[in-house]
Amino acid sequence: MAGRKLSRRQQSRIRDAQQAVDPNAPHHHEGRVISHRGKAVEVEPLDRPDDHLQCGFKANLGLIVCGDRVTYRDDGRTPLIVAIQPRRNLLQRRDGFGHIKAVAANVSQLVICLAVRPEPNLYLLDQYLVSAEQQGLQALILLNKIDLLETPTEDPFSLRAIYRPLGYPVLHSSIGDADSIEALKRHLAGQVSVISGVSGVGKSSLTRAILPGIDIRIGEISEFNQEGRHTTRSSRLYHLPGGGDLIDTPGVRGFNPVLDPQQSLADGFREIRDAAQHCRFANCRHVNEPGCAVRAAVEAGSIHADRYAHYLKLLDAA
Ligand SMILES: Nc1nc2c(ncn2[C@@H]2O[C@H](COP(=O)(O)OP(=O)(O)OP(=O)(O)O)[C@@H](O)[C@H]2O)c(=O)[nH]1
Ligand SMILES: [Mg+2]
Ligand SMILES: [Zn+2]
Repeated sequence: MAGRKLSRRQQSRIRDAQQAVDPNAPHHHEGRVISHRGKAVEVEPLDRPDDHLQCGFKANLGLIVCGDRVTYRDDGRTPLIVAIQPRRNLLQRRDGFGHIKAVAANVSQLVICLAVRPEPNLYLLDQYLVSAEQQGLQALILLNKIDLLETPTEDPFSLRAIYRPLGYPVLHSSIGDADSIEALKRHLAGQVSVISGVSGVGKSSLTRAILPGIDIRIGEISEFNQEGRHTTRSSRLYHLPGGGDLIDTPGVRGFNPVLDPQQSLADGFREIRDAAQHCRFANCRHVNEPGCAVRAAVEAGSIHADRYAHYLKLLDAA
């Protein structure tokens, strides 16, 4: 139910409905949501992973997201999802209209896919990283289409210089370069990863390069503005042969993270969080307070000015 705020009463009704379901009741089974598009939810039974079921769902369940663990009833009619199990995490963003969109649930790693073309937007990257930090996910920065660089350089767009010192891995890839695909596979092994980024960066192409057997649509890039055409319409989970899963998602126009009100925005920026321990005031927002260790670090050059600018921009938007 993206974009609609549920009242307390609705929330408690959803909770009651979920608690009322006993997964051991006759005809009740557990499964995992592989994809959800409109009213169609595809569920993989936990005990029969090769058997994908098209399920309906009870109306009062709230969001159903790719990666969700669910209880469904299968008594000979169309299988029906009756409960969603508690989530380990839920990655959400706001679209251009401010509506909340769920991206994926129960994941361990966010792969932020950028490309040489369309060119990376580092504000978007920082928004993704804030989401990853707040949801407790590992983050992997992936720069795809490295073959399109006119002059091959060690660190295009300075991604490695800015992000590696913060502890984020930065990989380069090209779907035609088998070594880079192997390196990506190593980073995905054993993880439940979700790959996200703007349209046309090559998320589905990379997914197919990793899993050559799958049927997946690849789009074109517009010659006119170098943007993708929003080819992938809904998220889908794929199993990796060596263990782990990869969720391919539709291209975003922006990734406005849905911030956790219990956490401070500074916690989404690793280096700001660290420096903030030395601010004079515990509730320092790092804008213009006296004795701010974050601003001192920006002035000294140990915090990158762009990262700080993105922090201020997000603070302003919150
Ligand atoms: N040169 C080059 N082109 C690539 C590479 N990876 C993908 N492409 C091309 O980029 C275009 C878009 O690829 P997709 O995989 O559909 O991109 P996507 O990120 O899934 O796009 P959406 O589903 O719209 O979000 C296609 O024409 C691909 O062939 C790469 O490594 N190098
Ligand atoms: Mg795609
Ligand atoms: Zn401060």
